[in-house]
Amino acid sequence: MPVETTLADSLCAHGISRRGFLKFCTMLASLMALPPSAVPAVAAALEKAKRPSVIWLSFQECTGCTESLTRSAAPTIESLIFNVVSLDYHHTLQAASGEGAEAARHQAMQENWGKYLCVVDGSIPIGNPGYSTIAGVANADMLRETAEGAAAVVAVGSCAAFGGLPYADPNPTGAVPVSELVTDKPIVNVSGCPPIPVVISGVLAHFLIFGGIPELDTLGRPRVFYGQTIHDRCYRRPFYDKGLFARSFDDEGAKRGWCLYTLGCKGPMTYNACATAKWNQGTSFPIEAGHGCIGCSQPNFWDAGGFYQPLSLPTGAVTQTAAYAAAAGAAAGLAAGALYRRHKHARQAVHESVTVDDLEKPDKS
Ligand code: FSX
Repeated sequence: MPVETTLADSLCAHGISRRGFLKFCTMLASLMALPPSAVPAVAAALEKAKRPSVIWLSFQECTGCTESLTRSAAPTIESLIFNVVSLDYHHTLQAASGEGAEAARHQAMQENWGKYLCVVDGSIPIGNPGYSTIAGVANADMLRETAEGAAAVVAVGSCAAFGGLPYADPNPTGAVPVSELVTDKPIVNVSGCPPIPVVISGVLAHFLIFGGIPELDTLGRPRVFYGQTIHDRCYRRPFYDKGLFARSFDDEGAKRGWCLYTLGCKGPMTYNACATAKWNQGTSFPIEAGHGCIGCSQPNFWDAGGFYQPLSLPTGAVTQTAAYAAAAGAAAGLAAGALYRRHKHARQAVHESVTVDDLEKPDKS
């Protein structure tokens, strides 16, 4: 299908208000670290943008990535982008099936050759071509064929970006990420298991606004969304800085909302926007719900495991029990804060593996 409709036309057709659209543009500008003064330019570019054709391929995955995007209590403003792209092929969302669906994919490719986006979720099994096929075509062949005419490939979810769960030891299907099979196209990795919906739509919006892919980090992820760790932006960070840690999920520290570092939180080594973009229309994220980050947007997070083991003990850290903190009060917090500042540089550079027992040892520094 030729894609000539502009985003503005489509917005009108979907009954999106000007106010709702500007709100979305403001959020996108903020996520892309653009100043508020850039919002009118973002809005103008989005309104004039032609609807890009998107061909979405799903391979070895749990469908969590699509669920993340579509499962919401009400139509969300971030779904706007998906209402206005021409989603010409998506196994889960399309009405067509069988030969009709495959014909639609080929037609969209021919009519938008060199301009469409190929979005992929799931890893690709190469151990045996028969492990996963669609319409009799092995996943690896369908990916190569579809990527050939794409302007860029977006690997949605940690499975497509890094291999994810299917890639974990012993990797029985020989699963590989998109980047091992597609080597001649720009690839954007939108990792996370699942990835944050607004980050997916943010990447598509960037393509609409700027006509290309965003600046990427060394793992191929957009810097605007993956430029900082969860720890950097976590609302529990002040407790970490004061050495106030929960020791179990139901102790006094947990009830007071203290840092979950000692319960295995992987926030310090995990790059993603969960602490700022959050989930369910900005409602919350795992750490806010009381569970540490498991590092799902990092490569090999399943094999790394240790979800409930402390990642490391920051050098020179002071840790306190709830009882001690209650007794010592603000003075102890201030002392820990001073110690934290003294060791801040070393803490950022060194994280040594420790056990919970180590955390109970008195600080010697
Ligand atoms: Fe993987 Fe996505 Fe985790 Fe699931 O499509 S990133 S298993 S949320 O579904 O690929």
